[in-house]
Amino acid sequence: MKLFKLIGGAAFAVAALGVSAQAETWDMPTPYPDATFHTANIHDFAKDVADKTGGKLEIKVHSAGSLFKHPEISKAVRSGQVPVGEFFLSLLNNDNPAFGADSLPFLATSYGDAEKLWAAQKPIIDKLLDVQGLMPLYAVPWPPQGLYTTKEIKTVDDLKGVKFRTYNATLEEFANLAGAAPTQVEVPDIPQAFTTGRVEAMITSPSTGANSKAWDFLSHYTDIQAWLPKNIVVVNKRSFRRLDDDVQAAVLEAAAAAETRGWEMSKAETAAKVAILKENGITVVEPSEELMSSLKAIGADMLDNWKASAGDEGAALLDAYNN
Ligand code: PCA
Repeated sequence: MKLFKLIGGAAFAVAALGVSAQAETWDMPTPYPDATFHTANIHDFAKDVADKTGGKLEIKVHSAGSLFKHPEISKAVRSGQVPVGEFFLSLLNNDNPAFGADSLPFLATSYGDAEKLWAAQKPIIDKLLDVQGLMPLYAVPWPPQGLYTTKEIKTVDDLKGVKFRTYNATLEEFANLAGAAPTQVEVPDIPQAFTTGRVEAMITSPSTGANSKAWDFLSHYTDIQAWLPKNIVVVNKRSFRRLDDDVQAAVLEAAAAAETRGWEMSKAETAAKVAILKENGITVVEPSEELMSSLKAIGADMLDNWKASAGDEGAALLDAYNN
């Protein structure tokens, strides 16, 4: 009896070994909490990859900056510390302004325009990432960005000196040009930054506002629909090439499905999350024409600055977008 058990156990161990020798697990750092639709979409993507590959590739999602802090994620994938990761595309603006095109105020403010902008941006971004040893899998926009404050904002002057939470260099420039005082804060740190008084206003999506329970520390949401910035999921090219051909194909298929699904999720988020803001007592305001025209004037100046720094690639991107 004892012997039988032993043999049975050994056989089981060998079988388990056989499976684990083939299967691979990829750690995937992401910057935003699990309740974020982008993160939900990534969990679906990971499940899809596991299903399509019959468990040959498992993707283990580490959300909310728990494995790498947001500014480190692109570097971690580049260096091969992790094979795959998600980050806010425009954070790479320092490497090349083409990465930041989707954060230019009032350049692309609807889903249709955001799609056109992504089509114009993608070939340039593919090349730039390729040089860094990276390959994009898919990108998904956040809903249109709106203005959260503790009082009604009638004109841009109402933003003077306001301590302003930002998430990238472009938004920092926008806040500065509006006369506000910018401070960079990652999403998981938003509630604390507001409750401790480090910041008192922000521009972000209805999603991030609702998920951060903006009503605990803010009162007004002005629906300026200023831009639709994207998150991107990238793989390290060497890690990708090491996968069997059928696994590579499955990852690409799952990525294409995640991109389609993510854009749909994003569209559905907009109205749903504005409703949650209202239900919780946030006053949702249509912006005055005066406010919009001053903000758009700032956007126009920023586009000029961007063109000057983005060179031929920037010009090609805008040409492709405008035609
Ligand atoms: N949420 C993220 C990026 C854009 C958005 O809507 C943030 O606030 O950092």
